[in-house]
Amino acid sequence: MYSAAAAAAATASPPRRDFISVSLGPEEAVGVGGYNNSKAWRRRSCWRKWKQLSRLQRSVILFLFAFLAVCGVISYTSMGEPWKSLTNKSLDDQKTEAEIPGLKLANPAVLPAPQKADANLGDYPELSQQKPPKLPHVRRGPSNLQIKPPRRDMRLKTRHDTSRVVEEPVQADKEEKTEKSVISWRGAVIEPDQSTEPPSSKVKEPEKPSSVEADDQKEPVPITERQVAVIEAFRHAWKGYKDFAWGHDELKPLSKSYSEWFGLGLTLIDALDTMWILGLKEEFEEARKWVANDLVFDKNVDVNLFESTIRILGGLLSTYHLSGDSLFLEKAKDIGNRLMPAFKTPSKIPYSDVNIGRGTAHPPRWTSDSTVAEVTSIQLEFRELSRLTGDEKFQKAVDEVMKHVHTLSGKNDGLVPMFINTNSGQFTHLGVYTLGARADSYYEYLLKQWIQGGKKENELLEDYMRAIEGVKKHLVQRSQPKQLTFVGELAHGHFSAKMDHLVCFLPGTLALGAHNGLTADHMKLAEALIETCYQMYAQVETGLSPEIVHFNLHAQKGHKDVEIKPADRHNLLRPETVESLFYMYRFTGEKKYQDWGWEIFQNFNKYTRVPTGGYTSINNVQNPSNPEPRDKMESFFLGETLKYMFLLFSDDIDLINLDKYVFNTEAHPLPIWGPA
Ligand code: DMJ
Repeated sequence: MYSAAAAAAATASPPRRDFISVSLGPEEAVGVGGYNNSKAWRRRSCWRKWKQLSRLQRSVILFLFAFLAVCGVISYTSMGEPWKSLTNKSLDDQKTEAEIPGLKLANPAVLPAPQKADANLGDYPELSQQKPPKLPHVRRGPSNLQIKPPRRDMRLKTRHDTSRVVEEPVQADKEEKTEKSVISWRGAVIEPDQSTEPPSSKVKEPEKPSSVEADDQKEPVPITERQVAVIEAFRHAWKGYKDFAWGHDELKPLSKSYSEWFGLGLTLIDALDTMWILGLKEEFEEARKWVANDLVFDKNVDVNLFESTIRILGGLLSTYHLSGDSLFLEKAKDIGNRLMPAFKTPSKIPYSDVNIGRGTAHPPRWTSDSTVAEVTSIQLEFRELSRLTGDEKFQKAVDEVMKHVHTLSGKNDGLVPMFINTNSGQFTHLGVYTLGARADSYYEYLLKQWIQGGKKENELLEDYMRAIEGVKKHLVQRSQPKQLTFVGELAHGHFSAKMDHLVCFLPGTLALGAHNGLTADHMKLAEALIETCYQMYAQVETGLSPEIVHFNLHAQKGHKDVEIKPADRHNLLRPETVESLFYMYRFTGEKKYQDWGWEIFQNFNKYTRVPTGGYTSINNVQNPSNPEPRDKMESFFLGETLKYMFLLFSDDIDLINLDKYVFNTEAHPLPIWGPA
């Protein structure tokens, strides 16, 4: 049977076919005679029909199929989600109703209820606490040279992320925080880290080293040229120590010999974690062998509690964390136990000296006083030792000191005197206040213990905040002619414009506090003070700072801001300014801090480097043609100064990440306590 259209098509001229016809042959008509419904027959018949169509007809049909297929896919994806959520929702509703019969949720909660800020911070209504960001763990060290590359993009991203978090809090949080918080220098607000255990309950289970827990998948990247220069300087210093002072406390690079203080290989132990961080595998392995075979604490020798805690105990603990090598923990336990007799005093304020072989302790010969900075700057190390060993006694002893000092009278707006009596437990020599020698690290450790313990020990924070207010009120002044902000001293009501180089730890500590959410004006003060510390180098003939400076309070023609007395013009290769430059660079990214550090580094090389190996302290920073070498390389030059230089010249925030580690006062990084 032919359709009319087919007939018309047959008679019409063949090339033009702008219509569709369907032609059915008699044998193809359904239900007519010889009906064959087999699959093969149907396939053949369809194929024949398809072949009979014109090319245009086939194209149109194919196009229609394709169009329908695309529409199908699009509508499936756009309908899928609503369908899914509808399905889930109805399932959830069913579940709720099934589990809690009779309960029908009219308005399910969308936001969690706002949390109250910590009530104990009531004295500081401007403070609430901040939960530190969760950061990836890093594993590094000489074995695989996990020195990270400059990662400016990453650092900037981190900063950006932090500020964004602050700028866009959920509404509920926003309302709550207006009451209790101040905006920090970056706009951060402090919140409690709920996951961190309080120190008292931390000392239950022995802990693993942080490096063992670490898992870092990030690409290792090359170090900077300035870092390479620091490695070269370290190797040069190490060569001198190895050649002339191996296993002894300090190198005397000019006389090519050594000096002994405790007879415990002080420089070697102080330098262990620096070698790890700098990636000096060979040197590290050699030093490790010495620790394993030759470091013996069972010696009839008097050591200073503070110095051996920050250099030896701190150095061993930090090396244990970085390397994961239990040798260092064993040695740390040994020295920690041997130092404990120092706490057996009537007041529990420790004596300054301990005989680590005999287990006896005593104050200095001329007094029963201890130095305030010394008894309050051993806490990070002993607390960590408790956490690692599960033995509470270390932490208990040092926490008691802090609690006692917290309650003492004799402070001046949070500023402490320099001495404390081991019998009475009272401050002595009242009325003199300094951020320099004998008091300095008291302030540093208030903040750092608070950070170490997860920002929960409010007494520490209170004392720190009060003290910084005291510094601002009594000790901060400006010099002439350059208006440099400096921290002087107060003696019985009289201000002295004297500032120790030691005080230059303060800008770094203030910046660390601001990074952890404290107020913006701490960061402002840090910025002003680090400029001053830099000027203490830049205004001097050798470009190196003296031990002490006096600032001019009144402009005098031809006088600089900084005056130096003949007795104070030595330089001991101290780290404090470089330490603060490191913090400032980490937290601001301002290149000038690296450049200032580079100047200082070059001047150390110019005036203190001894050609046969090692670096030396000098007697006269004002005489470039003869700086008068003193023939001594302090252990902190390797433990601190070069380590902070190396970190300062790095753009990698994960090279000892400051949200994971806190440096002790001898630059040994210890982990910030994580969740239990
Ligand atoms: C180091 O032993 C420590 O940094 C301590 O806190 C102060 N003195 C020296 C460095 O100057």
